[in-house]
Amino acid sequence: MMKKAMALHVVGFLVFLGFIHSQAAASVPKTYNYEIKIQNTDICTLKYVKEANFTRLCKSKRILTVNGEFLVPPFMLIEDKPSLLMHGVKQPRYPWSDGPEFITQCPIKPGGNFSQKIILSDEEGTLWWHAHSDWSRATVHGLIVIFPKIGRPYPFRKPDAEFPIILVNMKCKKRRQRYKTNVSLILIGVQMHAGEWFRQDVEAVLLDFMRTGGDPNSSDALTINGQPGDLYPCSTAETTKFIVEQGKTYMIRMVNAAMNLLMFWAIGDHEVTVVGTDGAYTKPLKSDYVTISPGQTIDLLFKANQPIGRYYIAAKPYNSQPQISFDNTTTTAIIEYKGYKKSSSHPVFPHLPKVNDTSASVNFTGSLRSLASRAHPIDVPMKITKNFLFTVSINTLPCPNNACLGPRGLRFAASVNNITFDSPSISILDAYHGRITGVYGDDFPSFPPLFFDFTAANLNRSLQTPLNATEVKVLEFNDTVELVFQGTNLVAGIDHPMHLHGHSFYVVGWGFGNFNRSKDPLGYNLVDPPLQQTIAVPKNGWTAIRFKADNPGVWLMHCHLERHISWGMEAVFITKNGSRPEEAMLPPPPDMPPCT
Ligand SMILES: *[C@@H]1O[C@H](CO)[C@@H](O)[C@H](O)[C@H]1NC(C)=O
Ligand SMILES: *[C@@H]1O[C@H](CO)[C@@H](O)[C@H](O)[C@H]1NC(C)=O
Ligand SMILES: *[C@@H]1O[C@H](CO)[C@@H](O)[C@H](O)[C@H]1NC(C)=O
Ligand SMILES: *[C@@H]1O[C@H](CO)[C@@H](O)[C@H](O)[C@H]1NC(C)=O
Ligand SMILES: *[C@@H]1O[C@H](CO)[C@@H](O)[C@H](O)[C@H]1NC(C)=O
Ligand SMILES: *[C@@H]1O[C@H](CO)[C@@H](O)[C@H](O)[C@H]1NC(C)=O
Ligand SMILES: *[C@@H]1O[C@H](CO)[C@@H](O)[C@H](O)[C@H]1NC(C)=O
Ligand SMILES: *[C@@H]1O[C@H](CO)[C@@H](O)[C@H](O)[C@H]1NC(C)=O
Ligand SMILES: *[C@@H]1O[C@H](CO)[C@@H](O)[C@H](O)[C@H]1NC(C)=O
Ligand SMILES: *[C@@H]1O[C@H](CO)[C@@H](O)[C@H](O)[C@H]1NC(C)=O
Ligand SMILES: *[C@@H]1O[C@H](CO)[C@@H](O)[C@H](O)[C@H]1NC(C)=O
Ligand SMILES: *[C@@H]1O[C@H](CO)[C@@H](O)[C@H](O)[C@H]1NC(C)=O
Ligand SMILES: [Cu+2]
Repeated sequence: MMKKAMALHVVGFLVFLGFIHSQAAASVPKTYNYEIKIQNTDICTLKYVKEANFTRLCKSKRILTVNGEFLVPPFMLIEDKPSLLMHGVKQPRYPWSDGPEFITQCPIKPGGNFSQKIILSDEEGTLWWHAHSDWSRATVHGLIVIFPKIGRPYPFRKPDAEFPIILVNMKCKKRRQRYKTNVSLILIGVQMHAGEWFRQDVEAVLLDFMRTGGDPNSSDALTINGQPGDLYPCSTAETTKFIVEQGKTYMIRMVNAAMNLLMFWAIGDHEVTVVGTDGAYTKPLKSDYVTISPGQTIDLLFKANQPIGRYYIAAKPYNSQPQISFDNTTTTAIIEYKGYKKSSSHPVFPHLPKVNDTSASVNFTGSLRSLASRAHPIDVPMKITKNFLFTVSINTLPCPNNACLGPRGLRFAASVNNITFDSPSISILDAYHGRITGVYGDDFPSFPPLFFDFTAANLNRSLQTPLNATEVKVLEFNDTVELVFQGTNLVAGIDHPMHLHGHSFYVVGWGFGNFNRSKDPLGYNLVDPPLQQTIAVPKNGWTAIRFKADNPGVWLMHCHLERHISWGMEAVFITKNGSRPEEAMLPPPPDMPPCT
């Protein structure tokens, strides 16, 4: 019997599902019940995860699905109660449902149940949820769309269409009906790369590279709304197609659900206007391509203002590290104008940046700005109480007989401030709440233990071996934190999409090379920095974020490249309770799975 827990992570909040996966009974399709409860709305959705047959790339196999579907209908929410007492925090005071295993909870015992609760505060736009244990998120994920409150407009002209018709399948209650939108035109959230390992078994890929110490196998395909598209075998008949009407404006809600790849994305002959990311609005940003990190969401508008015809949507990886092998295929979908007459010509293909075009990647990401309007103000911490510099590095660990498949027979690892995260066997939240000692230490360093030329070309290999430990960084309630992520060139420099649970943060600056504390802060954007939950730290560069620690609890921070999490690129913050009851963590739910 292999024990397995599944965590469902929602960007900004996290939902957890625990189940036990029995390998012995692998021939019987399995079903796991779970429930997601969304507080502050009348809407709740019951779903179950189960294995189902699935055919892609000329091959059928059994994969984990939600309700037997590979592409899950988005949850549509309108939050029309007042915001909770705290502004700008996520899953406020309630880390209990944030759930990465052994960080905020322990796996659920056979036959046990655990209800997940999402607490909304000020999020608006697109978020998503996904499995957060092993690599199950490859197939178990979906969008969450949060509309403006009733009577409150979008900060841009309302698009003509954006609703998926599959909305009718959802078990939602009456409040949804109050949102009056004509659903006859359908362009749904482009849920990118909803599956990549069609030929290989994704959990086997995980076990394999963790055992060998090498890189994981590349995925087999990338997808848009579950379909690889015309450039893959046995796929053309099912390529995702969107029908649009000339002259109308459409909203695309996009998430990069790929496991290990940042992506470039574009539509042939059409410019797009980005209006939001990670559940917060941005200033309109016109661009002919988009860069999106794993874990990130982007909302954009596009106007069907071209001649009647067919146009490709295409997406492919951005990868800055030539030494790694990766899936460099291109996934496509088709936008077809109403009135299009069948012809033999191919849809218009977009121009996408080169696969290693770092400047295209950072130009896009670095152009995002908060809306920072009266209706959507920002609140950037100006007086900083805690300054941190965290290096994010790829590392190596020794391997018996140098028989591993990492560099020079070693085993790959990854670290934050030279600590590769050692997962405890009871959850840090349980240990913190129950004052259990010996589970974690509170000595996570504020600065790298060693200062060297982090981004130099040939670093001394003796620097490559990290410490292995379970240390947390403790914050006082209301601490205002500036955290600079410093990429290093240890082993091999690469972009790291860093994600913090329980908070959104302002991205106030970034650059290439080493962060310089006397010079770089002078260039910070404190006027309209974007509010994000995942930010790609550029290869051999740095990124500065600011946030207020007003969400008491235990919060994971990690790189959103799955292989880097698997290698230990994680750290944990504990934010202590404040002085008043409403500044304290809420009590655990009665069905919290026990750790022993
Ligand atoms: C799934 O596919 C396998 C092999 O093709 C087949 O034996 C099985 O009956 C299928 N199961 C379902 C539920 O369709
Ligand atoms: C879990 O929930 C299911 C469905 O509601 C119920 O049948 C079962 O008894 C519950 N199990 C436990 C251990 O509470
Ligand atoms: C929605 O669209 C349909 C079909 O185009 C049209 O018949 C209907 O009147 C529209 N409803 C509203 C409320 O605009
Ligand atoms: C990984 O790729 C290798 C080479 O293509 C293949 O032999 C192996 O079976 C793959 N591993 C898994 C788990 O599919
Ligand atoms: C993908 O990578 C392979 C191996 O590096 C290379 O041969 C191929 O040309 C690449 N394909 C594209 C579309 O870049
Ligand atoms: C990108 O790859 C091409 C071809 O492999 C190479 O010539 C070029 O120098 C690379 N660009 C960067 C920025 O690494
Ligand atoms: C990125 O921006 C710089 C400065 O604006 C510009 O020189 C460069 O051409 C841009 N690169 C791409 C790929 O857009
Ligand atoms: C690398 O570091 C080790 C240990 O600090 C030192 O002995 C060695 O001289 C260094 N090598 C180089 C080339 O700097
Ligand atoms: C990380 O810590 C190990 C053990 O103390 C040390 O050997 C190594 O040089 C350190 N590396 C860095 C980059 O600080
Ligand atoms: C870290 O140390 C623990 C405890 O000694 C050990 O169980 C674990 O395997 C180590 N992890 C790595 C990646 O070496
Ligand atoms: C940091 O910037 C200051 C001001 O430009 C400069 O004098 C100093 O040399 C820089 N430090 C490093 C380590 O580059
Ligand atoms: C935290 O900040 C809020 C808003 O500024 C303030 O009302 C509250 O008293 C502060 N709490 C603590 C414990 O500092
Ligand atoms: Cu990373």
